[in-house]
Amino acid sequence: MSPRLLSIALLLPSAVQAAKHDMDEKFNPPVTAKFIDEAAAPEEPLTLWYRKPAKKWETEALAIGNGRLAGMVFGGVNRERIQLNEETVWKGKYIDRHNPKALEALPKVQQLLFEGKNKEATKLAGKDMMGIPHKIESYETLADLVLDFPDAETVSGYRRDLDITTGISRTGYTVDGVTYVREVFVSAPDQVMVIRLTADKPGKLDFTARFDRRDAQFSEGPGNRLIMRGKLGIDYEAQLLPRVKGGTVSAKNGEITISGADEVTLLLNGATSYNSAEDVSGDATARCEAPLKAAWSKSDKELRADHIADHQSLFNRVELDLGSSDAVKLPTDERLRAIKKGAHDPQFETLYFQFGRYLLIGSSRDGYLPANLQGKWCQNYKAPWNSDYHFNINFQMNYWPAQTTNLSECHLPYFDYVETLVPYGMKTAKAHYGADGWVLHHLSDIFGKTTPADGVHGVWPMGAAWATRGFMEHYRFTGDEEFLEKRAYPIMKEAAEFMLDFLIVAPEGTPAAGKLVTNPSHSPENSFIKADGTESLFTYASTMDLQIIHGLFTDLLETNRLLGPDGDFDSEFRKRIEEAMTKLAPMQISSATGRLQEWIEDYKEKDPKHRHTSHLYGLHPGKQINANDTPEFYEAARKSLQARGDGGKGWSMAWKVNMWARFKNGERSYDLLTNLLSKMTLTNLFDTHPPFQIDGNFGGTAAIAEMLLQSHAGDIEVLPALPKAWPNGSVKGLRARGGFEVDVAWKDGKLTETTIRSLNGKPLKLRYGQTVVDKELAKGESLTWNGN
Ligand code: FUC
Repeated sequence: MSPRLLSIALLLPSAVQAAKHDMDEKFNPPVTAKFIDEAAAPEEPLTLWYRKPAKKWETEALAIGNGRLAGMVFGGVNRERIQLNEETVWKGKYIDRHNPKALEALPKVQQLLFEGKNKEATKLAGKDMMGIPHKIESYETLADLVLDFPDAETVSGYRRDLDITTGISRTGYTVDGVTYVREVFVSAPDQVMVIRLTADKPGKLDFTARFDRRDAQFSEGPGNRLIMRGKLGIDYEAQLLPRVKGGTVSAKNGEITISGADEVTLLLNGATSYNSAEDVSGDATARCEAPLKAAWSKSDKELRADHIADHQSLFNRVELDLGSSDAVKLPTDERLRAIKKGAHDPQFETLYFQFGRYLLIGSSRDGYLPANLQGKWCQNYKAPWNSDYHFNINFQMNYWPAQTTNLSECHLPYFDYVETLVPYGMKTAKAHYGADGWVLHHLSDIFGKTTPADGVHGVWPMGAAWATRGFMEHYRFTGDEEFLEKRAYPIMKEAAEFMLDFLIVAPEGTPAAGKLVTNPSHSPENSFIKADGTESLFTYASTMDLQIIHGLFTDLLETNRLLGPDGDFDSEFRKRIEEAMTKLAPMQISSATGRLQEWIEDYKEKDPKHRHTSHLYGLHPGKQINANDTPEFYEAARKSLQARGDGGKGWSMAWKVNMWARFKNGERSYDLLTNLLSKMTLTNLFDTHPPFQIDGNFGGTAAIAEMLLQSHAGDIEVLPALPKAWPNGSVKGLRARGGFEVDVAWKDGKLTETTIRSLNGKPLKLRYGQTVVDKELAKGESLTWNGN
């Protein structure tokens, strides 16, 4: 053993300690030159790259993932840290959290709110309507993989990168005349992480490898593999299997030692015993081992090629060109610093757009769980907001780019997961509201939580109604009628059943007297000031509730027509929806400000710049508010958006870009996008709330698509919100509702050519500015048009 390795072995406890923190200088000696000579380097517009190893997980480490297994690569020289995640490593278990007092409290809370006794209502709801316990546990890290190399005094030619076209992260540098390269990827077809280490001279690879995690047991197994096991409620396991060419390998005391090797491949997997919300009896060991065994029988070359082919089958569907930048040859962190100082770097904007698609491919794959608040990337034992699923914007925003940017398959985990919540949501509907159907409040986990959480803002029974909207969108983009009938309609219907029971007629003397309203209600997560100067979060009939319900009912009626064109499909239910629609309280415009009212009365916002723009749901993601059908509300919504300002958290800026795009305001959209990039984007391109939260990435990617193509308003509009900053460009492969794939090219700010391919033969109405063409396209047929 080399002296360096010996000292690591002797000092293991403190080394373990150090690995718990972000990497420091000790493990990352200063570097003196670049790995690749930039002048000679080919342009890699879709690569993130850096001249220094990452120190901080949140801002610098690079994300890789296959939708289930994920890694954050630091690229250290003396010590490499790859922080690992497996999507089911989640503390907690199924708990029946129903509050026996909730049902009795409901009419009292409703009465108090109708009487304007908001304080009393809030107090009672907080006391008797919350889930018991109301807090959930956290999604958490699987472990760190720590590789320790001999101390290098001087390092030259350092570079680490992430090529998002291949999903491979690479670290390279030269020490004592030997150039080392490490490649890391997580394969979806083979369900393993592959770490390949090479040196350009034989016998030069010396290192140790171990897992680091609290409360786990470490051991060794066949083939010099490392095994890590532990329990959290679920059993979790990770295994690392070395494949070594030349030199020696041994495994002892929870550590693999490799000496004098020519090439090393480490195959890694993690798994748990999680089967479903109430069943955690799976065999974590078998799940961990099977993919490793299968991967072992493939060569490195095959593993790599199969991974790239799989990744590119999704990634390559969309090509975007927003113009070129001189800065494209610079490291990503330098480019971002320049953008913060006002540099215009359209290729960075393209990179950001494609990075959002990359993250969705890496965190949401068919057969697995959907992307949570951090996708699947989480280094904590107790994550911010538990890295959970939030339904009052965040979860849904994660999936905004799924259809438009041609990643329909990545949308599937959304539906599988939401469907698992339905039986729990039905129990909650009965227990807390005495209602049929299913309800979901503002957050959930992987253990079937559907009751109110966190605080009184958790008493927000709108999550199911909003979440089911994604089902309808999936149908709109794909035209999958079986999905519409078997999955979308039933789940929307059950969400509507809840609403039909929950909606209540507002009594005489209230502004919405005689109308159907939600109660209790709030506008996530904003408070208001009443005429008497008191503050409240709680009210009845927040505008967002009315829009969500209007959207759900409209989607159901549309589906009902599609499934039964003769009016004979589920007609009793349809009549109930139609009747409720006529009685639903309407949106209102403030006579004082001309804005869309956020609440049932024209209250002042406590925080006029509040990050949520909930009352504009009907504008985006909904479509109730649009220039054609509801021009007055459209103008009022514009004033509301204007008043909210250009600030906010990462996700709220991303939402605003989408909203300004719906106003076809390319300049304002672009300003907000610039804010998102320059203020809320970290050097590894993660969005920050702060801290890191992935919804802003997804919302930002969706927004760029929304600026270039819209299809919510009954036609397909190309270049609806093109900013001056992108005078020339093109996009290929975006998707539009109705089932179309769209390419667009433009020059000097004007459309030059668009090609629309029909995927399922639906009639096409295509718009550019004021010019519209109507065309019947057969399935597979395409139309090319120059906008005249
Ligand atoms: C919502 C937002 C917060 C945060 C949290 C995860 O509640 O209001 O800003 O994004 O979700």
